[in-house]
Amino acid sequence: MGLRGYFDEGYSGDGLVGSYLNGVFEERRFPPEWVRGITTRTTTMVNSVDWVYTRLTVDGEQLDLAKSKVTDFSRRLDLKTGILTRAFTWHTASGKTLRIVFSRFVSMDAPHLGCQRVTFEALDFSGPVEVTAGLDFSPIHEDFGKNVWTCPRKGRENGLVAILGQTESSGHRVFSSFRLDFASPIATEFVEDEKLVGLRFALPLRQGEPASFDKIVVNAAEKDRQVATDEVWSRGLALAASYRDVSFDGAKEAHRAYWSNVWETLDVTIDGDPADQQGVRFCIFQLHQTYHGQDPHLNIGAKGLTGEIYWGATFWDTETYCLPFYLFSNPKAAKNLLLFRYLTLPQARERAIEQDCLGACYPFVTIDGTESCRVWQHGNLQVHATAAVAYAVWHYVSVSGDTDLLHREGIEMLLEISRYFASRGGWNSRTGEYGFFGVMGPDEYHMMVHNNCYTNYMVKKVFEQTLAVMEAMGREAPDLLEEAKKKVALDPAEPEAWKVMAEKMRIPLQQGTGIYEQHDGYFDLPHIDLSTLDQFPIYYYWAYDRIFRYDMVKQPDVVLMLFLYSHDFSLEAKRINYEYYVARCIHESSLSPAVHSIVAAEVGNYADAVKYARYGNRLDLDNYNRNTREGLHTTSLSAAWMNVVHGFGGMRSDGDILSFNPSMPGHWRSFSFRILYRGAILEMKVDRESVAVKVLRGPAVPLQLYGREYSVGTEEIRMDLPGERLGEILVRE
Ligand code: IFM
Repeated sequence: MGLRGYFDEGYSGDGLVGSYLNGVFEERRFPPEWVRGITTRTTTMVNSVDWVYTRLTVDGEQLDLAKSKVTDFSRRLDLKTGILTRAFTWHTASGKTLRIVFSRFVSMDAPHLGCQRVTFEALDFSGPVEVTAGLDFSPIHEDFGKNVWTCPRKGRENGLVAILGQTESSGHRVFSSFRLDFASPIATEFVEDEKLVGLRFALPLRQGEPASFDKIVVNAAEKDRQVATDEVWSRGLALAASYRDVSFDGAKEAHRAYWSNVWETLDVTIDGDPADQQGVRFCIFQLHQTYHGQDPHLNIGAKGLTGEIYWGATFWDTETYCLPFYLFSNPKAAKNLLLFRYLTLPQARERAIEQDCLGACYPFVTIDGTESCRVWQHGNLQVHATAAVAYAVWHYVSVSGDTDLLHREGIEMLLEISRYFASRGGWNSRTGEYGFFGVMGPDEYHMMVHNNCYTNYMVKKVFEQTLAVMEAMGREAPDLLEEAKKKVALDPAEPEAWKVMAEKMRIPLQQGTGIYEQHDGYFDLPHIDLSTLDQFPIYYYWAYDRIFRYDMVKQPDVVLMLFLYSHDFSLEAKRINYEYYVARCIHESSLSPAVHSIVAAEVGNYADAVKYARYGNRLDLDNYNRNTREGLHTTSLSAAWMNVVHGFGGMRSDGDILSFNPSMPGHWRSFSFRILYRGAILEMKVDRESVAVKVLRGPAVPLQLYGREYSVGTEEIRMDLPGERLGEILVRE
């Protein structure tokens, strides 16, 4: 569940009542296009029940912060405990003064549980506050421009108030229930409306004596239409009953303990810049609360559960940007992200057929595994999204050592993905090279290009890795290999063909300069001096097709390849290509600055590394893009973590051994991070003079530090920071 920071008591000003349950969506169907292959069904995450619904009235005046007189307002999100607290003093029109504190959390410990406490202190009177506490399915969904719920069941049973919501077209059901806890018994009246249930009561207040009530909410989603409404209802009630003994304080303690463990185990510290420190912790907090591996049927939307832009959908961002964070922070979550792709393999197979291909084509935009992108340039041409899934399998297995997943689910995905790419690519009739024609790479400013360097390189690796896994399984798990081959009906000629395709893959590289050409013909494009541009975002100002006519790049493409397969490229190749492409990139995707920062740190361009890292770190806190209202850039929040660990920490996990090449941004005094690696907690500390690494708990970790191999245990290994790894000492304005 995700809940935006909207006001519990209702608000007539601008706001978005965003309460989301991961995977609950509405669908739209479209008539087939006159061209084949464009999806005819899209899915959109919908705002669900407003379960913190509270309405407060004193002397006939309803509290509304857009209209009421309030002072001493504060709203605090405590990253240490995961509690949101809002406090203010209400000066009623009738002349009374009332201090009100709302506290709430979505439990990290119990997946269906949300808790709210409302505390009142009458500062200059004694008398009642009229309260309605409820569950409301009536908020409007901004994108649809209407409410999408009907409520077939409502009631008050066994001390619980409950309601069942059902979406219009997808038929998803959300069961929601609550119980109120008071310090002493209060008479309550059951109230209901078409899409709302609640309890109304008068809470007596005595001057100077705080009084409160707690609301314990249980929500559950049922997405299977076949399950009868009565069944969903009774299951919901049984689930809610299992939380009967849970109190606000008890649930808060378990929730707080979850967060304590996160921060004790995996904090990132930055000394020398409180803004950077707060920024990175905010990002880490959001990532943990967005996804913690509860259910492999769920994934991470580009905006997490924080807003409705991007339809609540998952993109290739998950495998490329989020997975690294979870791999080193929550391996169970990392595994479930992969299992999501395995569980949606049938949809990927169908999508390949829709594209006149074979194997499995993973969607560019999805909630349930089907392609949900009707902007065909993206949904049909960004085939690298499928390569990202294979990359994730390989990355996950090489970091975790989980060969069980590789031998069961992983191999099947790799075989189907390789088969897809063998059917999607083609042979250059002039040069005899293999490649991809009519694609869009990660840089979304060039569509329908041939031989996008990133795509070709990623697929070359997919073929090679699939063949290597088959060979290893032939030795180590021949039965499982046979089973997988049988399952996908593999023809022995297929792996033979993949081998040749990998060998003959076109990787456009300019001889002499060492610059990888982003795609065939890229070097011929008209050049734009980016310093002459001042209209951003460019989509608002330029005709759509105009942006495709230049060498201007939206986000890293070649530069991303240099990071993902870092060990395959020399430092010099990275430097040359970084400098070339950064001068052409306008970073119009929030995914862009982080990767530039990481590669900039590696090549010793610390000014760029610091500049781009800062962007990702506080992007939403400081509302840089003026669109935080739309929701957080959740998938690029992981980039803030990557900027510390992969960027300044210089960690690379694409080799046979974890490697570190730390550098020290000059405006920090020191930084440290901890990662989980195969049962160990590894801590790295860097300051302006030295680098220290040790295992805090668990087995020794083999790693490379500045190119030398160590087995790092609980005894700290410390060494001088090489002079060239210290950035210019800057003072932040
Ligand atoms: O997946 C990205 C894409 O690369 C750039 N536009 C936004 C998408 C969602 O974050």
